[in-house]
Amino acid sequence: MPARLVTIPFSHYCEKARWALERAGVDFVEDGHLPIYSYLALRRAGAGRTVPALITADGAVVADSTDILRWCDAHGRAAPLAPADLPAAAELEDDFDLHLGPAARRLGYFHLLPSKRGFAELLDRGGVPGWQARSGRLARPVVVRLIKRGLRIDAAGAARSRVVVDAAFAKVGALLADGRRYLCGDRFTAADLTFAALAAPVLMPDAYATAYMPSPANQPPSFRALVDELRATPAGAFGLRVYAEHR
Ligand SMILES: N[C@@H](CCC(=O)N[C@@H](CS)C(=O)NCC(=O)O)C(=O)O
Repeated sequence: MPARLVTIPFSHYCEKARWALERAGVDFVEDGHLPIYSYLALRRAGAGRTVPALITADGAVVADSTDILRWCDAHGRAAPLAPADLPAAAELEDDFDLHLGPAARRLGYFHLLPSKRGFAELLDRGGVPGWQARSGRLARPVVVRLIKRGLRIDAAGAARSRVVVDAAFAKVGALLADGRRYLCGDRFTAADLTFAALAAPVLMPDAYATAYMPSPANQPPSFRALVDELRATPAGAFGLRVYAEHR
């Protein structure tokens, strides 16, 4: 039996785990849910409150994206993402998980949630049970309100998150300034994968955007301007290159 990855398909932490599992050649199926509905699937699986959660072929529950990457290192077929001789890879991963991830998510939601058509597109992308997509469409105002309240999505929060995203991008830019190919040197590690995946909601790399995000027509100009500005930074260009070459 293949492993099962419980997700919110468009969640960037889920993208991080999915990327690592695919890269490691792990046989798995994705069990996607909309936000809030995901709690039921997580509870049934005996996981925590957040996605992603991996249920391995032998029934073990790995309930955090970083732990899923470590599991891939231990069980997969690819070079390790967090090699023992490069502790900086895991340190940077933790930093991005803690700061960049929530900030990029808040910025993405802040700009994209108001679009009714964009919301409908998210649901139409599939990957979640049909009944969830149908009821999500009907209950849109409630779902949007719950997401906004749960994640404190408002203009002040978005402004604070922009500062956090800029700080993460500056840190990545500073690391790359000596000409190194990857954040920890010449090897692709968890730091690179995590930065690219968690920045995806504000960088919109093709592989992520076309599969999970509303189309550009349903992205407000303010959001396009943000994406263009971030893409033009050294860190933004790096995130897009990592996607193009490794995803
Ligand atoms: N530290 C966790 C964070 C994952 C996370 O924040 N997941 C969000 C989706 S992007 C979630 O499940 N949110 C639901 C909730 O917090 O109630 C990880 O790396 O797996």
